[in-house]
Amino acid sequence: MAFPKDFLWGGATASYQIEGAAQEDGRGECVWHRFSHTPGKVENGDTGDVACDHYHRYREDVALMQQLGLNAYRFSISWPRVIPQGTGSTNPAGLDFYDRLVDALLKANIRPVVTLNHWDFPQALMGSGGWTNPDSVQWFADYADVMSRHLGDRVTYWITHNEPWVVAFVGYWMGRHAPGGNSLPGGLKAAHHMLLGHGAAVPVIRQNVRNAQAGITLDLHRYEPASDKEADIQAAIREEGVHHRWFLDPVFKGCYPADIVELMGENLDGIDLEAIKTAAVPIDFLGVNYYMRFLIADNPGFPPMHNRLVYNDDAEHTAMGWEIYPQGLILNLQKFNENYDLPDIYITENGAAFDDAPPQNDVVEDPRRVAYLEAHLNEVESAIEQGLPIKGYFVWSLLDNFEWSYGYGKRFGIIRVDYDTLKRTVKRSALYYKDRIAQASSG
Ligand code: IFM
Repeated sequence: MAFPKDFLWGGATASYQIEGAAQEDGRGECVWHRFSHTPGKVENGDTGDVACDHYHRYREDVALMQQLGLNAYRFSISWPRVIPQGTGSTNPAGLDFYDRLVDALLKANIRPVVTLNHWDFPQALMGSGGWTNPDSVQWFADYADVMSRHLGDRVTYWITHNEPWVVAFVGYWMGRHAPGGNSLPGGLKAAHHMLLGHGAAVPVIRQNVRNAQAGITLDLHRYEPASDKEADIQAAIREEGVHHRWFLDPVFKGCYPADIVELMGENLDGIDLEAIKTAAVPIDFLGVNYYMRFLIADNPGFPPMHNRLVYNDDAEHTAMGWEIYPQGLILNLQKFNENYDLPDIYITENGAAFDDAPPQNDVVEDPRRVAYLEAHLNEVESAIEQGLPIKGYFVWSLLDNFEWSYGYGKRFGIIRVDYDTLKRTVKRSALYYKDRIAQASSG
């Protein structure tokens, strides 16, 4: 049995996707509140106003985690719930909610794993440019200080950012996510400041938390050329460069990859590229979010990336249209292991959206999600057997939730949420996960 006894078996969620209570108890507005309340931005006009109502139902959700045998739970803090204006005064009621959640988890023997930035950035700071403002580095470090002082006596695992690529490029460049920007230079600035913010926050966390385990979570999917043509091979290298190396090189080597610096050219004007060396602080773990493979082809019509995605007709896809490619997880990890001095690795997200059938006899039958989880857990197991330092796995997601610009239409949960009644119903995949955990823990 490859899985070590102290392996973390978890579920993952994020504040805006599940909490609801968007305007309760002094919570400040976040960029996703503003974005989802802007007509046309989110499918079906969905918002996170109620979401899974986890803010009020967290006890029930912790009990469900306990029933499934989870020993870890990855959740995020809503920055404007605890610091409504993003900087300055804290909100006691917001801090109190996370106190209660952490205490409930610890009582249930579930280790809390906190993400500081899972996208619900304070709207109040957008007037100053959000992550494009160099001051955002200090805003984030101060927020990390508040939270790590407050929870550091009980929480040892801290993740600075979740998927900064998505925030920077989908949020500030392509505009499909909050805050809805449309500027590549803006996206590059946002990525830069998030990386510097990571470098500034980790030492703060270490100072405040005894035995802290601090890291960052990146979206690290598989990028391969759509054909063996040289132009497509180069296109895939560019795409992978922007997704992987643009973040991994700063975090592990303190520099940006030269080929992508050249590709971005004048889009980087105004950024002090040298400053990125401060992102390379020692970390205890790398969080890896892995879902799929992308096939990439050359496309002169889309500067500066000059590429496009190619849909693989021969493959199986999830309801997101994402290609299911479990072997990509291990292939990526092997490659990272060759290129970087890797710390411990946690698979901080992995899972799939499918169009689930309604519950019958108090369970949702979701055979495709069971197969997805089984295949990916088998890859994790083989990776551990090969000596890769994977110390935990977190299924995305514990609950069906607000899937950003797709709204509630895409269900990733291993537990179903009925959005009319907010009733939770386990899916077969949750029971499969429970068995797999039990089997690994008894071996
Ligand atoms: O729901 C998201 C999550 O917030 C970040 N990672 C990918 C998930 C599925 O799209």
